[in-house]
Amino acid sequence: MPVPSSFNDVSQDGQLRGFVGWVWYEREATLPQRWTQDLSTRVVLRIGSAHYYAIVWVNGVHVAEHEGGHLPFEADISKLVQSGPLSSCRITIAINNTLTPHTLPPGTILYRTDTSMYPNHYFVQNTNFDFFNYAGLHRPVVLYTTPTTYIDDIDVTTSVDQNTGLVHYQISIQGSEHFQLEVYLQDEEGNIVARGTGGRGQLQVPNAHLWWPYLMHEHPAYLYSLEVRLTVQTAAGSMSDFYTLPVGIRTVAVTKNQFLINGKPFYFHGVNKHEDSDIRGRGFDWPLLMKDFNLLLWLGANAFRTSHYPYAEEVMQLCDQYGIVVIDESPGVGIKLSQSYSNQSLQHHLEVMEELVRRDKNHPAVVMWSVANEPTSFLEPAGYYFKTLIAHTKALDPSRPVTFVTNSKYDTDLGAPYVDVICVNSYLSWYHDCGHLEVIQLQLATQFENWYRTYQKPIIQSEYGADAITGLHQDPPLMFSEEYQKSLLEQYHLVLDQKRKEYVVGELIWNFADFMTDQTRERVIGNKKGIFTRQRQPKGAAFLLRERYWKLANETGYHPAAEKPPYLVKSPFTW
Ligand code: GCB
Repeated sequence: MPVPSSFNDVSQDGQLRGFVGWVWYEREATLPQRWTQDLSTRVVLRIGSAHYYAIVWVNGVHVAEHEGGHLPFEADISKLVQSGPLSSCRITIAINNTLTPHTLPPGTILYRTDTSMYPNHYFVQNTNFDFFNYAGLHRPVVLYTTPTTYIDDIDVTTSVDQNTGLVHYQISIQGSEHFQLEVYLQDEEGNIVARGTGGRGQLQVPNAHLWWPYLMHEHPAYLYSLEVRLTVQTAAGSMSDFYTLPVGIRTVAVTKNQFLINGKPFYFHGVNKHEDSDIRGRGFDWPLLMKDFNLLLWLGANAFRTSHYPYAEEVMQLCDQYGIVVIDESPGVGIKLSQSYSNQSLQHHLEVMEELVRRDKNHPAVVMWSVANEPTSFLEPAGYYFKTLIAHTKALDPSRPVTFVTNSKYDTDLGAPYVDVICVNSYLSWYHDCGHLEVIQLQLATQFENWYRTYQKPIIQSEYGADAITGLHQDPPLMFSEEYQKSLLEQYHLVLDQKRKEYVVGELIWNFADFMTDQTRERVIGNKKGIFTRQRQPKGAAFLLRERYWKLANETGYHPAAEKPPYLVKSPFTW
């Protein structure tokens, strides 16, 4: 099985496509001698993402266990590979994709016991979310080394005082208590603009270049580099470790009716995505990722939400680099059953937020955490659950607002009192009032007014859209045609254009691209609400949104040049 990739769509085996249970990955790696013989080297095995429960062995010895997909985990395997003459290491990873009421996302296993209808031991995995439950090793698995005393973590937050950028850093070192730390901040030209020493401190950058979102400034996404150098004196001599962290100096704040980046009102005009494509499923793929970024820039999108789970780290790095603002979402999707509000579920959710914040806290592109999507937030235990979850996330990261995305009613939502920004999904003239585009304006205006009157918080239309089968045309517009998708969006835009002058601070289309789902009567080989097909070709709606997003950028941004920039994304990871 290729890694990274989902295992589901690679073979011709229909059973493997829908397989629920344990799968095993194994391979042998030969390690360089220095790794196995130099005892001042620490050898680490890092798994970018395994769905969902994973157990890892090296040379048959258990080294790690991890619950939940989408987030990385690692194991120090130095002792195992440095203990004998062997320079090879056998890596075995068992993964189980079963979802229970206490996993994230949750699910249930339904046992079909009527033997007149089903074979013995027959069961199905039920879920409450609308995407295919891809599984496997979705992101790279790597071996890397550090010295035995090493830079374990860096925590950077930024603020601005007049024209001076302030970079607060905290560095955690493992392996020794006696070390020296030097810190340099370099600008994009490689000039050192500030220096520091020690494990924590504040760097001052006079006349700082701020990190601005795409289309909000003529030089968006300005990144400094924080160079951290660790030196340790040991009996065997001196040892050093280096780390370079991109740093964007920017601030984020929320008022009653605005979302501010660097003190200026920011309007999210963007998309919701999925990590999803033909054959590789949710597997990480550079060409696909670069294509998606070219399309985002072409579209004039300045933001996306990582619906409905954390995306690959490389995605976040590109967002920093291009100024694409991110609402970073946890895999808290499909939380519907009351059991999924139990202490066991909450405890796991708190841990997932810890892992997510630890991984993504230093990305300037991330401006808000979303702890969940469309939970049954009207159920009684939801109040305590979201209060606790949001408070915990804020304690982990006091520098960013926190939300969850709701489709509950404004007057029964027990989680909404705790969010900083109301993110609301609605599918007017799609899941109800089918075909009746004429009711959208009234219903949408009512939706916004109800939420704002109740909570006095800025609102993002975090999902809206319609399925369109590419190439299907009907005029007057009928559901599933490209014309209907476009007309529905246009009706939404009329209201968004009024309310964004008041308190609506963003609109994110559902969805960037068509994506795979479970098989149901409502889905024709997946969800077709993409404005691009699954192969990333535009539907009519993509051109409509492109016009709109560039117009919005002109109104709310820095007035980009009449000529739109070339859409060829460059990245330090590509040639
Ligand atoms: C939603 C969900 C999203 C679905 C979408 C749809 O509200 O958040 O996961 O795919 O609706 O198309 O039904």
